Amino acid sequence: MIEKELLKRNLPNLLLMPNGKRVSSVKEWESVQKPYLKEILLREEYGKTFAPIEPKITSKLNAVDFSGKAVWEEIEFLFELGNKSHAVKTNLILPKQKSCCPVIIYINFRPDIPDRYLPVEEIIDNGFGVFSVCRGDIASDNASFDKLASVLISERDDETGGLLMVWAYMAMKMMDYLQLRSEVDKSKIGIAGHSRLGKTALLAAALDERFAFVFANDSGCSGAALSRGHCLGAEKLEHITVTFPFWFCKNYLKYIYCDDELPFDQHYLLALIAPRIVYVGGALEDTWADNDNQFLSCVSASPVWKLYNKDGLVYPNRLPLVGDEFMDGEVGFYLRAGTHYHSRTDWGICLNAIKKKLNV
Ligand code: GTR
Repeated sequence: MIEKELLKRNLPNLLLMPNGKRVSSVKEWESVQKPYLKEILLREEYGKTFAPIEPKITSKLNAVDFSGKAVWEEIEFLFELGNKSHAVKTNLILPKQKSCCPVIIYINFRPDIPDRYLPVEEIIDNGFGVFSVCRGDIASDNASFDKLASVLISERDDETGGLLMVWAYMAMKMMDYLQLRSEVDKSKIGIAGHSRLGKTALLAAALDERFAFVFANDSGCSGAALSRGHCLGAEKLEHITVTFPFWFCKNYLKYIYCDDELPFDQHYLLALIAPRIVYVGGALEDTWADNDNQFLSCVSASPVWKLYNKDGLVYPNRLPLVGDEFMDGEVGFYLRAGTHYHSRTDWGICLNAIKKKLNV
């Protein structure tokens, strides 16, 4: 049944190298195919990353107690280049009882701690630290390219990174900072995000191999979901490139109405994260995010995990049903009841699975 669904979509073959041969080893994947696919995605969809700037980092709020269980610091990243500068505020909350803990970087819609999408206390109770930032403090979610975007970008050409790339850049700077903290287990730093920020989380994990895991909740179109063969009611390129052109590089806009003929598809993005852990989530009523196509993207990316002798997605031979949790492999997929939201149910599923995988 799944085979039939995949045939219908006629996806570009992940493992077919530019010389016409099929990737047969990790070495070939890492040296030839992976850089080739990454180049296509960045050139045609997300845009190129930006020149590195070393931010000045200062602690604003030092070691405040958080519910008796954790320590909360407010940390500011000051980016300066030429006559431009911008400071981004972040929140680092580390559990008290652990000397070396895993940490989840979270780019949120709001700066609140905790927030309706970010249940900090529950995450701490599961043994993880949280390092969060608000997307609007990095750059406004519109075409103005202000704040950090104005520091990173002087002029936008067809391949200049869009806002998803700006947000992902900040996540990678937060990752740099965590390398300096002795309380953090550097081998267990992950990133999570919802919707447009789930797309961002996938992009950051694809670009930065220090991310051991990623949770992309309801990331949908131009995130985890395949563009080919959208299901009824799902978001298409004709929607996203018109409403949110500034999330991407300008090149992506030329593919409006071309969902089925793209020279790539979103399983490339997931595959770039192999052999690390990627959990993709959907909500039944969120047809806009195209749950079948999110699931099929996980299926299609999985052969790359197989190259590493890992499982990829472990799934039954059918499309997902509400309540499904396929969380046994390094690629996970779940479909919960309800609407577009980053709920405690989503967090619970991902945290339980990752704890088992990483022995937390
Ligand atoms: C929608 C957009 C989706 C998704 C969502 C969100 O309007 O079309 O791709 O990213 O916003 O971020 O909440």
